[in-house]
Amino acid sequence: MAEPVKVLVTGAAGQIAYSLLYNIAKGDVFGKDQPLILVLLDITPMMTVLEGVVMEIRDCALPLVKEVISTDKEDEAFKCIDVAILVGSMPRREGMERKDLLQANVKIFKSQGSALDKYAKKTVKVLVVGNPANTNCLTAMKSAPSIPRENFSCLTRLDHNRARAQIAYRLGVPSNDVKNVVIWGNHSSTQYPDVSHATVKVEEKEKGVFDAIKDDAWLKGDFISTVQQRGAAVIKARKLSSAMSAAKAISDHVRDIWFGTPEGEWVSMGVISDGNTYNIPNDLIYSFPVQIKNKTWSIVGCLPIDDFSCEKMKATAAELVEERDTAAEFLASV
Ligand code: NAX
Repeated sequence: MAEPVKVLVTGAAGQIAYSLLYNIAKGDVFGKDQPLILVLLDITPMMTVLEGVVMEIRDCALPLVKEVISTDKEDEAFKCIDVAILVGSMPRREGMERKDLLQANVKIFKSQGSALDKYAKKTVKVLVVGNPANTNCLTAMKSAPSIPRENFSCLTRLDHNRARAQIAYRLGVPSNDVKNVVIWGNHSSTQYPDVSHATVKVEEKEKGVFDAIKDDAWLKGDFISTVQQRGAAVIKARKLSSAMSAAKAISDHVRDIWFGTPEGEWVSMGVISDGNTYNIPNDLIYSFPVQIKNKTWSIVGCLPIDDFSCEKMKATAAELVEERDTAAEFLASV
């Protein structure tokens, strides 16, 4: 049997982790033959809850799980890990300013970035989920200079899956017949869900999504705002934020890093911008279409961009620049 892969999940006592840990433990992410060591990190007041999560993982009696380690200590949690899925973050409380939220998260992700730098394997793959995910990812990346920047990404796969599902639902086709949607930019309401390069299989024929739907007003209007506002709509209905779908999206994202993307297809991921691609400023974690091979992503860099898309891609980049600059002030002072 292969050596176990050591996977850290932070925010492990929270609601996303509750679904995610089961997906990982049963082999949906790293494969059905891959043994695992699961490391669960949460804050000290959550340790009793975490004990319950550990009991449940054991009670699942899943053969791939060789060991479960639960802790509130970062040095223990980040030690020799192969994969870090950083879900835990400071949530927005009522009356909290956006700046205060950013500051609290800079503190968390600076500390976890430093722990990655000190204790993790240099090959570690890091996915940041906790919001504001793009900027938290940038903070962690900057705080871990010994780990390649390309090893960091943030989650926009939930938005990607939501966009795919909206198109599939509208056409009454299975969601895996919709390919190559793109989420550009920030995992926030300024994100730009773009289907101008996407295709769909209708009655055994592959077509462009605009061609298949024949309703440009919807695709450039309600479709975009539905995807942008989907998180808020789920909270309004469920009184809790997306958890099952978030866990599924995290599983999709990490599985694609591990095994690669199918030939001719891309997925959306927040990755470091080098300033040379699609005129997006450098030093941002920006969501692009990426293809993955040998555990390494590359941006799909040659898609034609019309004026409508260009405006929207710039707007979400501007929001990320502002977040980055505010975070940089805090990063220097914490
Ligand atoms: P929960 O509040 O249920 O769980 C969060 C957990 O993180 C808690 O157990 C908390 O104690 C823990 N935590 C806080 N600070 C920590 C630290 N410094 N170290 C370790 N653990 C810490 O939230 P949940 O619904 O699980 O959501 C988690 C995060 O995912 C939130 O920030 C949320 O906004 C974000 N999301 C991001 C998405 C994305 O697409 N990027 C989508 C889903 C989700 O909304």
